[in-house]
Amino acid sequence: MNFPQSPLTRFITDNEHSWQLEQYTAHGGYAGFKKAIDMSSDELLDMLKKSNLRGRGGAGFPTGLKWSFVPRGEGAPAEKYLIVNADEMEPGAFKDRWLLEQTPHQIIEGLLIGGLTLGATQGYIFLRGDYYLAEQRLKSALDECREHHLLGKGILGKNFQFDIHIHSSAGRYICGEETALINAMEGKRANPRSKPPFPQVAGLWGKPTVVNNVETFCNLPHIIHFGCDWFKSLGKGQDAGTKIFGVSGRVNKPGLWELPMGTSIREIIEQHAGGMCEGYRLKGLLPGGGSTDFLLEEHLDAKMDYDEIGKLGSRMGTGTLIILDDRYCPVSMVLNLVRFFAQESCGWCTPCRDGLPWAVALLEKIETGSGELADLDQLEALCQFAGPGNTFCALAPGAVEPLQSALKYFRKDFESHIHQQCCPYHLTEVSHKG
Ligand code: L3W
Repeated sequence: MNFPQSPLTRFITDNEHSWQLEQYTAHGGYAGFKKAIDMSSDELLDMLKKSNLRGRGGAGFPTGLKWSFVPRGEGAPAEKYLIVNADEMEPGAFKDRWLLEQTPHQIIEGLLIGGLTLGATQGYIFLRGDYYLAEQRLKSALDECREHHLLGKGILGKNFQFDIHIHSSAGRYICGEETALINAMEGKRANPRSKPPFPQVAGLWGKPTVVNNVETFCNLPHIIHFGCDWFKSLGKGQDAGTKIFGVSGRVNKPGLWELPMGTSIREIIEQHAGGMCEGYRLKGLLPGGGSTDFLLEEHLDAKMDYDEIGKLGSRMGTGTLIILDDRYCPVSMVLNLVRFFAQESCGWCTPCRDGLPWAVALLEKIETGSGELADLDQLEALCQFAGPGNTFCALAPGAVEPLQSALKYFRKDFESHIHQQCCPYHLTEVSHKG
């Protein structure tokens, strides 16, 4: 067997329509599902657990463990649901869009394998409302599957029934949190639910439900087809498989690449993103999208895997790096992020509803030159107030991650705004422009 190094993106070639069934199957698509249909639910779940696949949406929760909480077999509810979280809105993240637009069949195949594993007959794709091209391609991929007996009743002539529906999101970041997403699908306001119960036990319409990120579902066909040992061997560090990494900011070639899990930050930035643009130096980076803690140049040799980035006080999150260069104001960058998260809060719990706008007000005050040193203590206190353990979901704790780490690493920048009563970076920009 020819074992691929880039399983998720090997379907994407320059001159072919990778989103069409013909091209997808020509490159080995649906081979995993064809193998899975002759396997038992226990065998499939066992493979998923042994593969060490971890959720690719940001939290990195072990997928096999999550799926093992779903009641199966005798006495289990007949209705269960699988949901693809395709509501990609994390600042700096654009990896799911690529997969959705280029390989919709890979997501469908992942859902079909999920249906076999958990004994579910319905799958949903909760899709970001602005992803028009993805919606178009997903719809035509679903039509192709129905025509070719890959969806509906008696799939591939076997006693297996499954169908998939697209739910277009009305557009809020909080809808990416799995219980808020479920509320939105039920036509309710998208507030996160308190957990437990976790959705695996009581999710959509009170039934067992598994919610996973686009990229997580995309991995399933390959794990089944090529096996757990191959999957584990792909990673360079502790974590198994590959990851779609991305870089945005002042680099020569911003973009997305499928690379081994555990690839160093340096390799991603210097080799794949082509290094910093001329005249710009790397000052810091957010390793996993806007809701993660800053890392510095001294962390460049760290491996992008969940535990190693965790040990540095940040999170790998979505694996899409945002670069802060030496000519961009860190206060302004953090203000922009916290403002986004404050706007996207559902308003349910106080630290998020009131704490984030308060942080925005203080950051605006500092950025516009009327800040005081005492404001920095207030910001520190707000990071605790809206941090882990005090809120209903991860939105506010995520929102304060770039802020608390900026206060730690770029404190001098905050202080110079206060002492000079203006943004020093604006002065630099003006003098650069001449
Ligand atoms: C059973 C337990 N299941 C956890 C399951 C849970 C969920 C998964 C992860 O946020 C993060 C957030 C963003 N028994 C369980 C359990 N689970 N404990 O594991 O759960 P959790 O709560 O750790 O995370 P979450 O609320 O799903 C995800 C971060 O990802 N992120 C980006 C998110 C981006 C989007 C987007 O663009 N749409 O959502 C980037 O870093 O900040 O921390 O399935 O059920 N005891």
